[in-house]
Amino acid sequence: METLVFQKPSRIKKDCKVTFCPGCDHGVAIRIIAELLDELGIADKTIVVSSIGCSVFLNDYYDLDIVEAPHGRALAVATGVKRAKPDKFVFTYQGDGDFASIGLGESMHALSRGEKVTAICINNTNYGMTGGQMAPTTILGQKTTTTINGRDAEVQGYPIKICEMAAVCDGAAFVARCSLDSSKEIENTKKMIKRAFESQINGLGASVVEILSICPTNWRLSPQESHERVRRELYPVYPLGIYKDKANK
Ligand SMILES: Cc1ncc(C[n+]2csc(CCOP(=O)(O)OP(=O)(O)O)c2C)c(N)n1
Repeated sequence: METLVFQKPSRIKKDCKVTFCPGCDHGVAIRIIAELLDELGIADKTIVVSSIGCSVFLNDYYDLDIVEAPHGRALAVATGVKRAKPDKFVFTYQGDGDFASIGLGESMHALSRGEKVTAICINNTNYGMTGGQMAPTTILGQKTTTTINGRDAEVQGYPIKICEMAAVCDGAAFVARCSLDSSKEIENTKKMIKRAFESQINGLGASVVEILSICPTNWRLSPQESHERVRRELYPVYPLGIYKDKANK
């Protein structure tokens, strides 16, 4: 008799080669999101808005309705989709550069308007797809291809803190930061995304989950070293936790 030891979430149907860099956290993120869509029974009414950056690969893996937004416009496109189809479940899947650099205006306005959409922001502290340039989230001292001596506050300014910034928007109902650096944190990230999704389902407003993620290729570290760096260097700058939760005031 055969024993079932592993089953793919039903919505990651496409049997294709994964093209993320080896060790990248994106694979884990898209896996737990797919599991949640199944568990909450909302996959059939979901429309995903992916953006430009590594999130662009999403439609290679998900058998879902996906709209690809221009770089930085994920939350603007998600606004249009949700307003045109209010019965749909709409979330974005975007990078930190997309959310907080070119898309900063779109993000803040969508959150302030209280659009009933969820933003999943994968924060790898650089522009991953284009070769590891400095992003607004690059921490002080971090070496990137455009800050070869490390980010210097005098020259490049200070990092932007996505959750702290999102939480001040009155229309934001749920805002949390989490990480994928251990199985415990992966479990917690899944819980945070679930709460963000429920916030949308309950019509409370916009929700944001920032996920601290690794970029082994551009950080020039192994996946294990990268996760250690998340704990050692990113946690102090970007503390994990729930920054806003209108459901449990
Ligand atoms: C309007 C526009 N500007 C710039 C680019 C070039 N570009 C593509 S991806 C990217 C950065 C992506 O960084 P991020 O959003 O953090 O996502 P990651 O690749 O790290 O996942 C840039 C600048 C573009 N495609 N379109």
